[in-house]
Amino acid sequence: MQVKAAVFYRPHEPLAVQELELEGPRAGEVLVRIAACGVCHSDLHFIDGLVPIASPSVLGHEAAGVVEAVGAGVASVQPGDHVVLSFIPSCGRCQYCVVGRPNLCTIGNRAMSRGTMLDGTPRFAREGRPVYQMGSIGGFASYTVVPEAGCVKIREDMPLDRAALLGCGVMTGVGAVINTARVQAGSDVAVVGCGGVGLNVVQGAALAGAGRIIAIDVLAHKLELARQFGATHTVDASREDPVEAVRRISPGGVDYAFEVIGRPETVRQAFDMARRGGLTVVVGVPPAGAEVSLPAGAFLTEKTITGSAYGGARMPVDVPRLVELYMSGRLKLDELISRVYPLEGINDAFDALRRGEVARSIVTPL
Ligand code: PAD
Ligand code: ZN
Repeated sequence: MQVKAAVFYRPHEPLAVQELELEGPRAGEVLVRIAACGVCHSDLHFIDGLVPIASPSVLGHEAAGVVEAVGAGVASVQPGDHVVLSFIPSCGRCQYCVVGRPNLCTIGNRAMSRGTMLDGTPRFAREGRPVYQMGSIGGFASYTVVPEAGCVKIREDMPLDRAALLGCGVMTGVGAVINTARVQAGSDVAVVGCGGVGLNVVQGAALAGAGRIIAIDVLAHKLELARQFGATHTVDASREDPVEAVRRISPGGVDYAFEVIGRPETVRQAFDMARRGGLTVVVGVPPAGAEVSLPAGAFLTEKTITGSAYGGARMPVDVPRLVELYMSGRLKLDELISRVYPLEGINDAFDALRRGEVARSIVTPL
């Protein structure tokens, strides 16, 4: 079928909104009509040339929609079902899946980084040439085909535009707190970078019952939003040294520090904010080849640093939980959606994200 999609060709160029050919779902695959797709900074890294991606690619990996058709053997969803899409379609059988770390799935991560289905090929094409799918999704399109393992069915009264945010930013942010760090009630948390993902780290910390939740950003309006999402303290890093400020608010440093920007210098700041024995969690995606330097003496104080990929997502478990939290009024999603763009507005949406104007924008392709 013919679909409309936003295609990345090369860095520092606007995405091209074009008609593409979409092949129907093969065995184990699902055709989805995209209701909404969030605009995440991970997509912007490709456009800004900081992280490489297969070209051409349909970007967009934070999406929800409605199942239109299923390929042979698909059992977990059927036409009409509402689904949130996962950008790491986990196989359920590799060593990572078996030990309960499906976000590290060998096959899913390979498909994600290639921008293909599990068989190594994408379903979009233009003039007979393959067009890849960011995160095995390619959500900036009116329709896409995804692996069955990349679909999580949700209840139908959950608004799909809100549900889209669960596909990356919310899962990543809340998951970094609950799955990766396992933040304990009453403990102190610092969050460096309060954009679409960082605000969800803040609200994850609030959900976990953290004590002090210190939000750090360089934009006053992000800090205001962070307060709405549960921050108890804010630090404007454009006005004062954020490490000193955090150590003043939480003497000795915080129990957990999250970096949610993707820069070596802010990773270092987060590490320096953590107390003796504290945990630093790097959520931000740094530029390809970047290195971080840490004070080696700090290891004697048993400080730990780890990454968090997709918030340690176990999508079939976590997505329905997040849906229930939203439906019962305990997870903020409405407040995350700053702007809604048509597919034709996609480049404006990325410009707004680059300028720090939005918490999250969503694109509604149809
Ligand atoms: P965003 O642009 O919405 O938020 C970044 C925030 O950082 C903005 O509010 C900025 O103002 C703020 N900021 C910039 N510089 C500084 C600074 N020096 N000190 C304090 N604050 C600053 O991006 P996002 O929330 O969509 O994504 C954040 C990162 O998370 C980005 O690197 C993205 O690629 C990564 C990400 N990781 C995963 C994962 O699985 N680990 C998933 C999704 C996104
Ligand atoms: Zn993302």
